[in-house]
Amino acid sequence: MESSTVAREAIDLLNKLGAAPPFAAQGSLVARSPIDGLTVGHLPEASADDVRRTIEQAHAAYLIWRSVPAPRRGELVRLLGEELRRSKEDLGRLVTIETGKILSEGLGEVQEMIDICDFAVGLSRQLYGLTIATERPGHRMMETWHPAGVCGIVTAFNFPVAVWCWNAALALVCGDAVVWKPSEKTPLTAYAVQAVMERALARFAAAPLGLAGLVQGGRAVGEVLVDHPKVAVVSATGSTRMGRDVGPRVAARFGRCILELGGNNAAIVTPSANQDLALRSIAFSAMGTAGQRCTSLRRLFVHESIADGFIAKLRNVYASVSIGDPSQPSTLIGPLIDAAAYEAMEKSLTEAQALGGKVHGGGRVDRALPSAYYVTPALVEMPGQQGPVLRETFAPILYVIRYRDLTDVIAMHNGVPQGLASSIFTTDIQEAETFMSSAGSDCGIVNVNIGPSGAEIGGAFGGEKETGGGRESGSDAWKGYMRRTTNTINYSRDLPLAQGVKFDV
Ligand code: UN1
Repeated sequence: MESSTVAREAIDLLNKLGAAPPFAAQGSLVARSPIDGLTVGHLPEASADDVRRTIEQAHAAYLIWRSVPAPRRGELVRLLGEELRRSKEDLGRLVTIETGKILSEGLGEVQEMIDICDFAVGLSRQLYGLTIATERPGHRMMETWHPAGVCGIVTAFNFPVAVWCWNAALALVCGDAVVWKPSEKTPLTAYAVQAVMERALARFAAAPLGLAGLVQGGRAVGEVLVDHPKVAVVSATGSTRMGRDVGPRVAARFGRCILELGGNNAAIVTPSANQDLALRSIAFSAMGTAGQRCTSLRRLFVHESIADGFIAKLRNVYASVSIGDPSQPSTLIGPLIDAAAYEAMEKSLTEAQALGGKVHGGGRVDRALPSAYYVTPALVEMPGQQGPVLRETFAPILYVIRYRDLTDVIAMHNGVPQGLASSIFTTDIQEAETFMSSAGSDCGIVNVNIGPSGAEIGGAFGGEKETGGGRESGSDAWKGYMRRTTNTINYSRDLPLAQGVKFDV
């Protein structure tokens, strides 16, 4: 094991968090930090048998857990929230080390876990069904929500802990067991979260064994989880390419999927916008997390009447951000996750240039760390929406396009395959309402005067088209983790049939 300063801090934090990853020199899973690009340690991957065993155990746990009253299940999630509050600082730092996001965002991610735990505890007393008017006398009709089974959770590197918690906190109060396959790029935070979860489980009298399983590894591990008939719900976050593989596989066995895939999020800056506010929102959404959120701002449409001045101001904001070690409080932009992310960024910028794009920024910042990829965020003035503008490049590239007419720009806004998050900056109520209307943005998240990223947990999170259609987190996303039964009860002595059908024997 190499022992860079960063690696030593990671090991220290893991110890403090009570997590003991099974480091092994021969392990094929490499834990590293994008801060210095160096290896923290090697870890073994779960075998297909390990995954199957974990699923079987989770299923056995579900058979017990489903009959535990929901408010009591909420108590487990309350304890998880309590343990997370205790671990926030250490876990937040570890998120920063493993993903390269700035410390404030690392801590924010743990706060997002705590928030969803609080939400789920309340939810545990509110898994409401409807009472429905029936057409038959002496009858009553209602719906009841029951646990669905084992929920497989597949998460991405960029939100290595919060997205697990969005799913796990809801699934657990809903009476499901969970099995988690984290990104192979972030195994350490997964071990840390598992240790926190184990502490909550240990404090909860009589939690069934195997209720919250963890399987680490790459694609092969994910495939066993996705294909297993005892995994009732697969909630997968990642690229559209991953979703194209997962969706049909789960559908083939009639399982249920919650897909949260790529975004290509845009904002429109109209003539009436508060420009200072827009600039700050755009800076956070486009450059924050080094452009590696699924909600990151990637396309910006600026009205032609204000474009010259606004773009000049935006370039100044871009020139002012500090890029570097994400654990330093003054840093706003940390490194990209790895070399592949950097290459994808370069490729998109080269393509944009070939299509007439004017590229400002981009390229590596020299930090004398050959395996760490710090880049200057890029602003690209594009003549139109084409080539790389149509796809999600997980890097800080913001394509800027001028527009004249609101109807046209909404069409262009919607003219990409993805549909996650969107915003309009305007003080004109007609523009704002039009953008939020059925003829407006076709995304799952539609904002006014805030950027597309940084959603809070209370709303349903997810998007349309190639974003996958799933909803996680707040509102009624919990329904995705349960099965619905419709109950009709006859309390009369007669047997009237629906639709007036007669069948007298
Ligand atoms: C993700 O990037 O997968 O809205 C999740 C946001 C965060 C979650 C992002 N609350 O940007």
